[in-house]
Amino acid sequence: MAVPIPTRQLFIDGQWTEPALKKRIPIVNPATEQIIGYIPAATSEDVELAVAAARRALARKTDWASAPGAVRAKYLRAIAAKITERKQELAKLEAIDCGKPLEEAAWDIDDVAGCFEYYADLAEGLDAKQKAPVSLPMDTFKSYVLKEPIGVVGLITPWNYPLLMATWKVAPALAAGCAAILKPSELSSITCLELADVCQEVGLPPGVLNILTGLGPEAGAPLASHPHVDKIAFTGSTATGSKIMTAAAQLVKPVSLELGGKSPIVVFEDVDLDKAAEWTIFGCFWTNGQICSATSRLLVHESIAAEFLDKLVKWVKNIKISDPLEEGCRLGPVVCEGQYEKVLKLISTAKSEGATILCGGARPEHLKKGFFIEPTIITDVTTSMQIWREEVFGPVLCVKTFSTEDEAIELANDTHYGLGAAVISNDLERCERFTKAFQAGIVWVNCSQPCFCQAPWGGNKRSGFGRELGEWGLDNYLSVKQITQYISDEPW
Ligand code: TXE
Repeated sequence: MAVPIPTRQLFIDGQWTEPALKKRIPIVNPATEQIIGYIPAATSEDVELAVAAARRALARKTDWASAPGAVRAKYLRAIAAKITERKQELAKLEAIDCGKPLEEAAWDIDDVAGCFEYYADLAEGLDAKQKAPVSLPMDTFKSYVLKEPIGVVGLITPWNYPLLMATWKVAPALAAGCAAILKPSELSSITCLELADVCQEVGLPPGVLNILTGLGPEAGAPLASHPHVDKIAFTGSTATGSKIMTAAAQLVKPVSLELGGKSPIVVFEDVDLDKAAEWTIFGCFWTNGQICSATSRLLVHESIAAEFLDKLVKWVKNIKISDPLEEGCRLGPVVCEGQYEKVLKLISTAKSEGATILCGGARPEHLKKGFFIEPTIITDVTTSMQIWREEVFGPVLCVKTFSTEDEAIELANDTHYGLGAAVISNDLERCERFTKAFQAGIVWVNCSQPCFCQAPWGGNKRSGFGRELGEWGLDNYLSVKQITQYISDEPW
């Protein structure tokens, strides 16, 4: 099934713009290892143009920022409608760019449209929330609050959910009245460039959204350190998040960071093992484990461990691994050669440290090309092993057993990360104890990974700070202004 890759330029000030240095980056289909096209590579000169365009968009008399929320909502809804119209095409582009099964990619595109719609609603609601009165202890003063757009925002996103992660930032930023510069991952930028096309089609005012594809150090870093970018929102690795925070700190620029994870799933002995197995598999192997919140550390009660692991192994052996465009594909390749090597290295290090590879651990025999890795389950893991401590971002589940609740909590929280955590048990009081004890920003009870654009998303510890989605996502792009007036009968 050949999918034509559109040839695009950078999107600056509403125009397709050749990158200043005319550089391009090859797009590699991770399922075939073939170059299937090129994306433009922005550098600091292009960042300058995009920042200037975004500032102009906010400086115009009838500007984006001061238009009623209902006006911005109209554009967001038009974007959602176009995305829905182009769903099949966008899903295919996503599948061949980052390797996720076509069906999953299609769900993502639905979520993208849903997220634009959701923030259209919040943009409309924003008008009514202006001038919210603050109650004061004396009536000689009155006070109220204005919520204003932060200004020009830089949005730097990863490769695992290319268009969806971009949308989690673009939709609330635009709803709030900010002008944005999006820098998607160089590993999967195709659909973000198509978002530019959609914005042009719906007539989004020039400069409101600029899209710069390119490498992190060449395009992302100048954006993060730019003095006229008022805020940076980032999703990606903890290492890069730390660099971005350092750059932002020089200018005391606000940042929100959604970083890596090493999330636990705790399975008790009182559950239906088939249902628990399904959530465990989904929680770790969905999107090939390339999810920041993947529940990649399984803690299973010792009394059911053997039977449960047996079920998991049978399950993963039935997962269809193939080209993401193939009918029924459940697991595609990981995103690129570097990620493929990183994941295999982590598996071989675990082995050399004494862990047991219960299943998987290598390239599937039937696939000679592409960055495919079998779903892998690793046991005999100790808490000092790299596989227990580091984010793999691939189809790898590591397992430990526990005997008491206290032990399970201690193991669950034994990580620098704090993004997600799941508990599976029929005892809801116990679940309640876990929801309080987990050191994580997102807790799932009797499930793993469901995500709704109404609910806050983000982590603690080295998984970052700030929350995306819901009202919290909108607040990321608003600043709060206090207005206090002295009330007096005497004239001034
Ligand atoms: O991520 P990076 P990479 C983890 C995962 C993965 C590892 C490396 O473990 O194996 O990170 O992936 C941009 N200034 N996650 O290298 O570098 C970059 O161009 C400004 C977890 O792809 O964090 C891209 O747009 N920007 C994760 C974005 O940052 C810079 C998702 C993310 O890239 C930059 C992705 C710089 N100096 C990877 N350097 C998650 N938690 O969702 C890079 N970038």
